[in-house]
Amino acid sequence: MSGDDTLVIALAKGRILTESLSLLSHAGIEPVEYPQGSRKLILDTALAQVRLVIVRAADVPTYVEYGGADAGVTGKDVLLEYGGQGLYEPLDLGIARCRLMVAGRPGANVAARRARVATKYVNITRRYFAGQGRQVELIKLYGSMELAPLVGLADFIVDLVDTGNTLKANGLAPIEHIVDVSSRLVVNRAAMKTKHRLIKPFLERMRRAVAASHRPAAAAPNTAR
Ligand code: PRT
Ligand code: MG
Repeated sequence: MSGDDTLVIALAKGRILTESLSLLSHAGIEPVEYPQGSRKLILDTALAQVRLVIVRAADVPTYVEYGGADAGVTGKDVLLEYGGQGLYEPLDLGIARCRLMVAGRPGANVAARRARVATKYVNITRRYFAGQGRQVELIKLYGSMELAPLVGLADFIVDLVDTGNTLKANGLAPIEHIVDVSSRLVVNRAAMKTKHRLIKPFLERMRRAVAASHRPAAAAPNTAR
């Protein structure tokens, strides 16, 4: 769908969509219609050469690697789990920050025996424990990982932690920190060359939007006269 004269950007629907749209807007890219109020999967923007596609977070790397989109926004967790060589990752957007952690009942000892670890991040988890020479049994889940230790399905989970409230509400505690996570901009390797004319200014504007969003908000104008 993406001719040489258009830039297609894949955005993850769900919790990072609003912040992604806000950064894009600061970079001068405004959808004509907002995805939150629409069922459309392809959105035109005010720029004739830029279109947005809205996909599952875990599908963003696939769209970008295979050229269904030229660029995309998704979590570092998703990118690490996906692996692959087909993507450039030129920019940390600094949004949706959290940590990927091993968690379990407070005081549980991961090293005690061949523990069972439930997660949707099986690749990251396998690499993490293998890198430490520890043997674990992996159990793949698609969500609600926190339930697994409560019903005896697993000894530990590997999941994202932000405030820690979800773990706490389920009587669990963070045990080991695996990696810090934030959302990243990824770009298709071939498009980086063939669409350089479109991608270079897009990257530059996104860089500036990210830098501006990290600066403290400007002081409110003084209206008292
Ligand atoms: O939910 P769905 O299956 O549709 O897709 P998804 O889970 O891939 O997408 P979505 O919309 O849930 O977005 C997930 C992306 O948001 C992740 O890939 C991360 O990059 C980012 N992100 C940032 C988070 C969190 N913070 C986060 N806290 N994703 C999930 N959580 C969950 C976590 O899994 C746990 O259940 O929030 C809970 C913990 O939060 P605290 O604050 O209680 O610690
Ligand atoms: Mg989710």
